[in-house]
Amino acid sequence: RRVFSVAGCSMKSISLTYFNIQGAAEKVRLAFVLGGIPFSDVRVPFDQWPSMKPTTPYGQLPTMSIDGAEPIAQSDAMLRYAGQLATDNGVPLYPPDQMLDIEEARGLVSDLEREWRVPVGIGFQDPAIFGHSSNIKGTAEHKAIIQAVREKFLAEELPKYMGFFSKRLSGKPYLCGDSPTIADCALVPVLNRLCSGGVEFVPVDCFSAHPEVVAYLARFMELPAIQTWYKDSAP
Ligand SMILES: N[C@@H](CCC(=O)N[C@@H](CS)C(=O)NCC(=O)O)C(=O)O
Repeated sequence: RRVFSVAGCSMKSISLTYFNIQGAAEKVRLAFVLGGIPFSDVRVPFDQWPSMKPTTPYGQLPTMSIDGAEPIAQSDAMLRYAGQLATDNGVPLYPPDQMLDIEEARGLVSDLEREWRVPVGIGFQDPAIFGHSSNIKGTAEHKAIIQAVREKFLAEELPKYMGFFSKRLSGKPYLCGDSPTIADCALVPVLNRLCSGGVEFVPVDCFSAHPEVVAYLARFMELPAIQTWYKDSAP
């Protein structure tokens, strides 16, 4: 449990609870970090999850509690809330006059996340979810299926979405203009996961045909607040 604070910012006491991974919460963490909004970054060990699950609103994490109130769920609600607080704090992550453009970009990121769900999930979830026998888990047959599904994603969906993002990024440094917004906070963790080398059959240079995306990711990751965040936060 770590507490981040910046002098003169929101007086609310915000606690964000998730697993010790980036997953669905990293976009919210990044919005708080960029916005200079202090929050408690609570990370639940997986072995504590079964007993905690029934205490959450929908049996899922992340949850967020404000000033000790009942926790709320849904990471996109939290992302927009963090964006609003940041905007009030002088960091325009979600300014009302850009709402439509930011939501369009966030929707596009959601589409990419949806397309990525099967290629990533097929590697660790029950094969039965994807229409295969549960018995194939861990076998050479399973591995071949994982490879085929991921390579299809790399050949078809990834270039399609990277093309869309490159087009949005032509002539502007971030998805919605000169400075980052909640849409960038949503996209960056997805891109970092894709090129992490941590997903089998997805190479670290998977964006090499899309230099605008490579430059954009580097630009975001070089923001001072983000540099500090990844120096201090793990993983
Ligand atoms: N729509 C929800 C999805 C949350 C979600 O899928 N949480 C997963 C982890 S990413 C979870 O809690 N899994 C554990 C479980 O369902 O038992 C959100 O964006 O917050």
